[in-house]
Amino acid sequence: MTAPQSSAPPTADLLARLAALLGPSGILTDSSDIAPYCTDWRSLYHGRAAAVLRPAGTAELAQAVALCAEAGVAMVPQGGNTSMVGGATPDESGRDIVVCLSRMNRVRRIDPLDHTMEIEAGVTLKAAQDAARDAGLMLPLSISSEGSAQIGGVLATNAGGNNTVRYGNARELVLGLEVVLPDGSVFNGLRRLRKDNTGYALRQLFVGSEGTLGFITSAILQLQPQPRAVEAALCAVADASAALTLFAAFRDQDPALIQAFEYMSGAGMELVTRLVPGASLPLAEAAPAYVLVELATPRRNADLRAALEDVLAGMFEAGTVSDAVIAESEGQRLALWKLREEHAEAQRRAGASVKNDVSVPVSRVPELIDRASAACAALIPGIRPAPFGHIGDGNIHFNLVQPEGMDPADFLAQDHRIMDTVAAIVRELDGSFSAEHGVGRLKPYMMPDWRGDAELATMRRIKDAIDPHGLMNPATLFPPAG
Ligand code: 2HG
Ligand code: ZN
Repeated sequence: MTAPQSSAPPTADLLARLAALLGPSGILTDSSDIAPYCTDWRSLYHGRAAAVLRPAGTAELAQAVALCAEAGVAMVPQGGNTSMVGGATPDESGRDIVVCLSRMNRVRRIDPLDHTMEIEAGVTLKAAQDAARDAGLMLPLSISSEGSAQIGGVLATNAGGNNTVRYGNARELVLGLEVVLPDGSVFNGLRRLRKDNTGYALRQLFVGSEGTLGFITSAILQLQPQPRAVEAALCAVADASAALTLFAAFRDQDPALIQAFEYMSGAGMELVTRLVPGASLPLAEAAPAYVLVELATPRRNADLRAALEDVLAGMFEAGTVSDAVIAESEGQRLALWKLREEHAEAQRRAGASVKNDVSVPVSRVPELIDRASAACAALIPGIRPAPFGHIGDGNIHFNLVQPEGMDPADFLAQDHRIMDTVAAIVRELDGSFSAEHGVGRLKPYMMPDWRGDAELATMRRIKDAIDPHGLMNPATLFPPAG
């Protein structure tokens, strides 16, 4: 059993000791300063916190955690606050302390020969990518929120994103990790070894644990060579089936060239081009669906453009692709990516939406989209399915925007009905109810049904062993015990 969530509210004495330890820039206690840390990006959760800690380094954090642990106070780690499932938002009790590592934002070193980067948790993913690029290398992890998302959160949630199809999820990039454990001790696993079979790979336990086992403070990440050529194209297709035919054609040509393969429904694209300033469709006509494909290679003298055009020509001839535009400059490539990356923002502007970050075997994506669209339309007339996402990984954001004119609160009141309807179909297709966004506060209720007794009990035993008093991110991942 998970330890009961019986955390204590912080006393004035504890807050004073934390303030003495962290200094004035290391602690916020004023309610207006704390407020931004208490609401998630989607505005689904409005929690309260007794304080926000902003430690300057691992030793400081470790001491602060030891003080909180001794006092039985719960802690909620927060990075860039970009969670889609409320995974970094404190609950409404006002007893939790939010801990934000944004001051720990140094890229400590990049080793060109090892192809590794040692980096602190508070560096944004974008800044990490830039540092790798400046060193002539590439950090091959890219997500829509990379300008705000921080490395600590990216690793704690095992982020996936646009390049998973080629390089894997965050987990695959982590060689070493430093973690402050719930009692304030420090697990120093900052090793940059490709081979290290010395017992349990503990670092992988923390990756994807959603802050329930400790604070990831720094990491050694595996880098890749920087591509010498990149080509991107936006293709108009009839549906997800055609998108997969196109995917198979690129894979058949050379799977090692595919850096991203993203699907967008016509409905999703329509929202982006209508609601996001500066986003416009570079094709003559709107289509039922689109693919954004990106090829990249570090090889010298590779004719990547010819490779792209070769597949597209075959697909035009076969009628799989009805129109396409190839980026002629870096500016145009970024403009194509804007159409994809602004999907979340466009849906936010369109009103309330219910997000289903699901995965199924790649071959079953078309059936997922067809069946889930029909089921949701039957559930709520006027609901607007706007699926998009990482079709090359079988990961679709099967998002549904509220019917025009409906009160957003009325729509959100039905979120479990909608999520359960989609999840039932996902399950029949051998998929997962959360592909890359995690469980957070939104989906713990699904865990017992989806994770067998033995699996969930094992997770709980691990949690209890590392965090026996249930102080780490208590509202996240696990359904309430009992
Ligand atoms: C993306 O792929 C993100 O853009 C956000 O994972 C997806 O809004 C979403 O559901
Ligand atoms: Zn995504």
